[in-house]
Amino acid sequence: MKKYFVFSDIHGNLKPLVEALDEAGFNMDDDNHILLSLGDHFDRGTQNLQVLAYLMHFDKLNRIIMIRGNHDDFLLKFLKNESDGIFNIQKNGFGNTLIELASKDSVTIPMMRDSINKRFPNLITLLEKMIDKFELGDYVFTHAGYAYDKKRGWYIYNFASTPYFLKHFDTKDKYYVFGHAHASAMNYYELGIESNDIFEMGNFIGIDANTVLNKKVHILIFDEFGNKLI
Ligand SMILES: [Mn+2]
Repeated sequence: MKKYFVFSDIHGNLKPLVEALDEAGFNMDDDNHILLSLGDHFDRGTQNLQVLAYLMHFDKLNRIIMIRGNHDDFLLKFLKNESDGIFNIQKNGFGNTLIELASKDSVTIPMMRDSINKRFPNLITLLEKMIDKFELGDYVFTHAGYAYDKKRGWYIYNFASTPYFLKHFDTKDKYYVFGHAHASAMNYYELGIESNDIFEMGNFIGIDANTVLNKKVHILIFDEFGNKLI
């Protein structure tokens, strides 16, 4: 029986992830233990290189399912030369990722791009194979939920406005698990409580622990039929 260990938004922090998985009973050597990441693997933290090695390790073993967060998109677009990265360096902690992943002799941003693509020739492929959504039983996993547009209706968007999603999206009989927005902020603004625990409201479950600040990662565990074990 497979077990899925779900986490999100580690943002360049490997140690808190490994500690949380340890505590949750994740066994590195058990092929039935599968990781399900809800995205935003990089930026802001200081272990981006270690995070990448960890993802590549489990990807090689086919033991990780990765959803693509908006920060994973930042890196993908930069590496494909579709973005100069400047805005995200200034505002979103992308500079840490570049400095860690590029060779030390890269002194300009374009040199960093070339260096990263050279050092990690499969990184673009890894980022491109990240998915938008994963489902297990009644649970739907995304990075940031759904956004609404008059033409398209509701669509999965990894930069969706969380308050809008929570207010207007009809979950019906499914459960929606997501990261992207700090659980502490949703607990405060939606429920009026001061807590950094997992956010649960109706059929919404938010698991972003604000790892950069708290050095903590929330883990959920599911069996292969979508029964929530933790
Ligand atoms: Mn995000």
